[in-house]
Amino acid sequence: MTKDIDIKRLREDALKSIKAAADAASLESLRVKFLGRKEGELTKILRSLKDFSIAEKKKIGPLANALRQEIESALSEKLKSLQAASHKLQADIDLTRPGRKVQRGSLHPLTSVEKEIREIFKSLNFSVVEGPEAESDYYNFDALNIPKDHPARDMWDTFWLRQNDGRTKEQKNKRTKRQGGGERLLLRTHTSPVQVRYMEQHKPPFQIIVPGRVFRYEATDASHETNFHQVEGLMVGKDANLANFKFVIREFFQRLFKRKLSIRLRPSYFPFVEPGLEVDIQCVKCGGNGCNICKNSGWLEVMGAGMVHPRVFEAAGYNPRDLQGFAFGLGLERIAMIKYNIPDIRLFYSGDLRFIKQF
Ligand code: FA5
Repeated sequence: MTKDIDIKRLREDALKSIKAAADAASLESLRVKFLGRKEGELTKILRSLKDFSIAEKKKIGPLANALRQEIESALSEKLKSLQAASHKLQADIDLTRPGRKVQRGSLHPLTSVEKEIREIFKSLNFSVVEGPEAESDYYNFDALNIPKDHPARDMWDTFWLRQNDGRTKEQKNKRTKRQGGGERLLLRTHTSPVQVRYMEQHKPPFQIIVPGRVFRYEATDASHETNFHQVEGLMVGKDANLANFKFVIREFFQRLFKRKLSIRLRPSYFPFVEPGLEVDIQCVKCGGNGCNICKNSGWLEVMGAGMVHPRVFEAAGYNPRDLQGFAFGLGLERIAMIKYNIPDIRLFYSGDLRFIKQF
């Protein structure tokens, strides 16, 4: 009776395991497990038959032998079906078919130009600093000598942020002694606010650049976006002067465009510098003879700049009698457009792969 049950269990176990086997090696170990000459589970039962009574031998013997055959044929059937499946798999793989091309990505042109600009300025001993994109009214305007209600604010129209921090309107607009201009948040219109942020925390002499994203509320066209990038520069010391500025900026453009270039400074107005300048470089395409890129003028307008205004030093807690310095701000998209001859700024943000894949 017990042996009956053993054989029944063994049969279920063996057939189930054979069915589940995934390859020829597992089938072989199942064969050893059940039919192995020394330790095979069925072999052991067969070997113990000699100790049974004649009646038991007559009953169990044929059952065990039949199971042996059943396991053997299940093993060979399973082996055949595994081999057939593997042949089919091999037939399905066409080794002569050309492989699928792996698409390789590349850096966005703005990223690579920004990287290049960082490297050039680092090699000129400038540090790279960053500042917040959501900026306070104070740093974006007041600290840069652009007081509330002054017409100079119209030069930069911006996006104001609504703050839900539980404070009342009066609390939010409360003027602190230092800040003079409230704490409303906006999307910064230029990277210049980082000038005062940095000066508050550091002692001169120093020279920094500040790459970053800026925003303006204005209509878009081929050369204007609402979201673009600038690189600010600031050098402050006892006698940092315009001659230093000219050298640094010419060196920078020559390294960026990999050629000798003249630069031209024209008087301009920004409230946070005095004197203020507009910087032009000799056209990198025609060398100054006149072409479509420079609109036949021979010059390309590339940045605003000037000597830091004494009021900006005062806002940062410096004594303007002890120090001087220059600052500049260039538009990254404009530089990339000149470098790669890109006709429309909107292409940078179009997400069009035909454009991106050219770089
Ligand atoms: C400024 O933003 C000043 N902060 C620059 C500066 C810094 C002057 C330090 C003096 C000292 P401006 O508004 O001109 O200046 O912008 C600087 C550059 O940003 C421009 O020359 C232009 O290349 C780029 N720019 C301005 N508006 C846009 C726009 N809507 N889309 C793309 N680029 C823009």
